[in-house]
Amino acid sequence: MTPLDLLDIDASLSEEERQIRAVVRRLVTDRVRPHVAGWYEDGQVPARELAREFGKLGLLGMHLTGYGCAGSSAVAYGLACLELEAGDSGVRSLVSVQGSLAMYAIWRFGSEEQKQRWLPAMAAGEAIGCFGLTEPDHGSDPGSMATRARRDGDDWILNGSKLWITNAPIADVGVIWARTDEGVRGFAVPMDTPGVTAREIRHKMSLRASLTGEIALDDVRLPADARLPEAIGLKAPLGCLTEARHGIVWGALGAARDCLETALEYATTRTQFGRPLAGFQLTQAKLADMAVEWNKGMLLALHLGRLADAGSLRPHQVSVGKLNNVREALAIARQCRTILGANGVSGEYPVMRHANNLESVLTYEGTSEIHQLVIGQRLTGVSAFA
Ligand code: TGC
Ligand code: FAD
Repeated sequence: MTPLDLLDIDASLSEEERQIRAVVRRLVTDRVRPHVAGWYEDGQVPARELAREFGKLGLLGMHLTGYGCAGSSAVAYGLACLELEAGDSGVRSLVSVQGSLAMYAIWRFGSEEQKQRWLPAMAAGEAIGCFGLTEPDHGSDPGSMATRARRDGDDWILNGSKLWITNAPIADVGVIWARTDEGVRGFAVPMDTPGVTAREIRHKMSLRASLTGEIALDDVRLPADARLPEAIGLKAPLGCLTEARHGIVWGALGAARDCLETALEYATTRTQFGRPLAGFQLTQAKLADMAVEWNKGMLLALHLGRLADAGSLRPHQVSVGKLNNVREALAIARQCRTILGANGVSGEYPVMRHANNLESVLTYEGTSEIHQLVIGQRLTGVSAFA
């Protein structure tokens, strides 16, 4: 499918996986690529419209079963993330936060009533979800969260704030994590509940085609049944992160592929010193090294995806994939930018947009340092977090 597939990794995919990938690639070509540079420049994205279109194709919560979800394999979901992120990391984020964080939390930890209420509408893209874990003073260390939920009779009262929350400005439901007297718990909060306000974060220099917000929770009164009954302790939100991180392992390679394909095309058509840039050994060395890293990343993603489909994927293994593939994708984007010379900094080409986006991807869903520490703890048996 792409000249970058030096190892013929495509041959390891099933016919169904290839078909799903082709459908998502066409959607991105038709619906995202023609507009995304403008969305990025304007810091706006028609997220609701896109969500409905993604919903029609069954992309939202596609790896979940029942409640209008497609029940696809983890590998098919990964390939969809890759194709979406080849368009833009922000577009992939819209889908990951909806499906792997908000929907997954309700699907995995919610009551039957909560599932019936939210999941079919979210799968269709009619309702948008967000996932509020990060706070102004607690990012990498969500276990120290300050947002509190206390009992008042049968009701719950929530107070606190969440920061950097994807989709928050337009969300219909927020999966909000809060500390209670019994430990961390999750709540499905209708975003129009009195006391909930969402403010958009402007002036981001990265992920500009994605809506990010701050959520303030001011004496928010919720009925008892707003709590996700099966979400007990910090391991519940961290379990959701494992789902979303797996999508990012694949997605980052989509951004890298788009950069590499752009650089390859540019290098073969742009001439300096009487020959195409691709004819210089230094350019070829860059392209070869990047293609090798991209292929290694694909093997890693496919391996993790197959483990997920076998039901044996472990969180530290996802950390290996997130750390490596995002780090390498960012290095590839930056290197491709050099091949495009001055055009590399222009919004006429996607490369700098991808590089800027990948700065966020490196930080969210666990920073590189956090994933290094997860792997370090696994290797040594010693926790170096605190
Ligand atoms: P720790 O004591 O290690 O763990 C508490 C409990 O959780 C379990 N656990 C996990 N379970 C499932 N998946 C994981 N990845 C897990 N990691 C840990 C653990 O076994 C334990 O279970 P139990 O039964 O013993 O209670 O917790 P800690 O407080 O020491 O924290 C560990 C650390 C630092 C790895 C964790 O806090 C962490 O991952 N921090 C990073 C925070 C983060 O990634 N935030 C992301 C917010 S969402 C987001 O960024 C969305 S971006 C938009 C997009 O996705 O597109
Ligand atoms: P900090 O935790 O303050 O870290 C700052 C630096 O210190 C980092 O380099 C970090 O690696 C390092 N550091 C921290 N602790 C250690 C340690 N123990 N050892 C070594 N180094 C350490 N969150 C959500 O909950 N939901 C969302 O939908 C969401 N969407 C996001 C969208 C965007 C565009 C961005 C940028 C972020 C989003 N986030 C979201 C937040 C994201 O998950 C956090 O930014 C991330 O977890 C890091 O937290 P922090 O920014 O507070 O950095």
